[in-house]
Amino acid sequence: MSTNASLFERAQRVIPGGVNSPVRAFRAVGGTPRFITRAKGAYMWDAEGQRYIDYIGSWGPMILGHGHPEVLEAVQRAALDGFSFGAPTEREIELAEEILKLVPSAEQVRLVSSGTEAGMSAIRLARGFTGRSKLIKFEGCYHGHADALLVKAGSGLATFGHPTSAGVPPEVVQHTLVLEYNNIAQIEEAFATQGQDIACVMIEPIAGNMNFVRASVPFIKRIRELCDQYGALFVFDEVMSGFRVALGSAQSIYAHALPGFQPDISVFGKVIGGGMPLAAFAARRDIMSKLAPLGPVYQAGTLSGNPVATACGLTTLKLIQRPGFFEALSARTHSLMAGLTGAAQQAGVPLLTDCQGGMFGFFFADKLPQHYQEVMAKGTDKFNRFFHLMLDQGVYLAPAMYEAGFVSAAHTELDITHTVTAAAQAFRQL
Ligand code: HOZ
Repeated sequence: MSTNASLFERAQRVIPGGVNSPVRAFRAVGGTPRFITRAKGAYMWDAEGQRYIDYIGSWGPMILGHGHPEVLEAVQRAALDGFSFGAPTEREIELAEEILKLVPSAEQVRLVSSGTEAGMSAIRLARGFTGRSKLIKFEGCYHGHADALLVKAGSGLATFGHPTSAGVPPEVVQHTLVLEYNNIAQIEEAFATQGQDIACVMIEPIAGNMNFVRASVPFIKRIRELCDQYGALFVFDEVMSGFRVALGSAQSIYAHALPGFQPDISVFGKVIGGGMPLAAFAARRDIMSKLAPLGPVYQAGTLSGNPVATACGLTTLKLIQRPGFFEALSARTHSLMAGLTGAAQQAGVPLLTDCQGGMFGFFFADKLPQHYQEVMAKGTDKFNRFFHLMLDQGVYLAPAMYEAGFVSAAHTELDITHTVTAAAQAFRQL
């Protein structure tokens, strides 16, 4: 029988680092990545037959749990009709209609294959629409691995960022300004000095790539005002939060706090594909009409709107609209957070949690971080030990402190109880 270790060794011979996406290599936490053979409901099994309660859910898409029978049936039916046509299908229209029904800020949507592609295209669209080059992003927000977005902050507010990856020429990021998340004064200053050149502000409204950090309501409000004042577009990257934190995505939560609030462009992925490679960007008609073939902003893809992926995404989107779905999902996530908090308190371990819908985060800290530097200041030792103590007890958390966690509709109260019991044991050993 293959072991995780033997597979990892074999994988490293033919795949850089043994993985097709870096965080899967367990470098942040150390140890051997688990090679997954199958998954069902809330569980995954590795090559050694060990079962795990899965709190990654493919990094967000598996909101229904793995292998939901209705999704499986839709995918099987679609596959029998053909894997890919490179020509339009009716199901693409259905999925577009379904997305737009749930996202009032958007009138049209374009389907693509990955969150990276959607984010990159959204920026090109914002630049094409405004005729401007500069973009603002926030430290700790991840919008995929497009060149212009692999940037860290420059030495001062007025300076543009530096590439965070080799292979990205500095000229490519010279138009990207990286600011501090939740810092209103900084973005005000950026607009005051460069507002006429800014095409868009891009944000993860609930950031899931620095654990789980919310943008404050006043921060979102101020960005909206500044974008309106200077004619820039506000881009909500909801690849993680979309249809995951609420049926109407994070924007519906901010619209609740700020009546009438809407972003200009929204970026989706993960849940809208239900586990298949599918993502999207969506906006008002006047913005979307700049896209080829209607307008001058080019974007295309052989697998865009793939018939099997759209079957998976469409069925997933329909199922999460069942009455009570999000209430039940939120209740389960809250129950997990309450259990973890209680267990940590009993063990005298400082722990704070936050969650929304089926997405959560936790920090070994007394105060929830508001931005990337505060997240970084937490240190990873405790998390890394906790991660392995949980893994050894069959609970699979994201293998890095900087990632959010996900609960699915398939997680039962028994799974939560088991997780909390495992955590109580782990906290005592920290
Ligand atoms: N982009 C994901 C981390 N936030 C990793 C995706 C993966 O490794 O599957």
